[in-house]
Amino acid sequence: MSIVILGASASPFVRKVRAFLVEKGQPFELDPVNPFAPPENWREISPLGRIPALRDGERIVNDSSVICQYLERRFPTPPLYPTDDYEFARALWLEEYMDGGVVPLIGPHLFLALVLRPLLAGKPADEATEAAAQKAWDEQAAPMLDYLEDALGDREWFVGSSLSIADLSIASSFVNARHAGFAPARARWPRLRAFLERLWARPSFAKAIAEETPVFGKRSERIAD
Ligand SMILES: N[C@@H](CCC(=O)N[C@@H](CS)C(=O)NCC(=O)O)C(=O)O
Repeated sequence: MSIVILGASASPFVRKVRAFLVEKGQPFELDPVNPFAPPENWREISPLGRIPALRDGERIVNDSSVICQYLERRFPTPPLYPTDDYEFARALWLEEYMDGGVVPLIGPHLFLALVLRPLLAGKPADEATEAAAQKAWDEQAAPMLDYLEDALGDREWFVGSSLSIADLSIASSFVNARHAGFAPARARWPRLRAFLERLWARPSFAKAIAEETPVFGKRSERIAD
C-alpha cells in the first residue's frame, strides 16, 4: 500500500511528516495541495481544510502530530518517540511548543510576510514589513530561542539519547525562518544553531531544503553568523 502526503512542501507541518518518513526509511509520495486553493473535495479529506493529510492506502489521517504518532505505530523502526514516560511527554511538549508557539510566530511574521506574499505579489516586501519581521524576531522569537537553547543544553538531541519527534519538529519549523533570512545567531544561541545545522544536513531535511530553496529560500543567503 502506498503512502501519500497531501500538502505543500513549504509547510513546516508537511516538512515534519516528510522528514519523519525519510527517517523511517519509508517510501512515500508528496501530492501537492495548496490549502488556500484546494481541490474540490478537500474538506472531505481534511475537515479543517489544513495540510498535511496522509493517505495510507484507503485510509486518511489528519494533523501532522497525529500523523507522526500513527506512522510510529505503523512503522516502529527506528523509534522516533522516547520510551521513557517523562521523555515521551517532553518530546510531545517540545513538538507542541513549536506547533502552537514558534510556528504561529515564524509563519505569519517571517515566512508569509517576507517570502510567500512577496512571491505571490511579484515584488519584495516593503520596509515597514521588513522592520516588523525583524522586531518580531528580536522581541518575540528571542525568548523562545532562549528556551530552546536551555532545553537542548549540551546534548546532541532535545530528548533522550537519539533522534525524536521533538528534533524533527524543531528543525522543520526553523527552515521557514531560514527561508525568510533568519536563523538563531551563533553568538547568542550557539547550541541551537549548531543543532539546526546538524539536522538540516541530514538527508531527511537536506533534500527538502534543496528543493524548496530556489523557490522560497532566496533570502537565506542573507543569514549571517
Ligand atoms: N495542527 C496542524 C496545523 C496544520 C496547519 O495549520 N497547516 C497550515 C499550513 S502550514 C494550513 O493548512 N493552513 C490553512 C488553513 O488553516 O486554512 C498540523 O499539525 O497538521
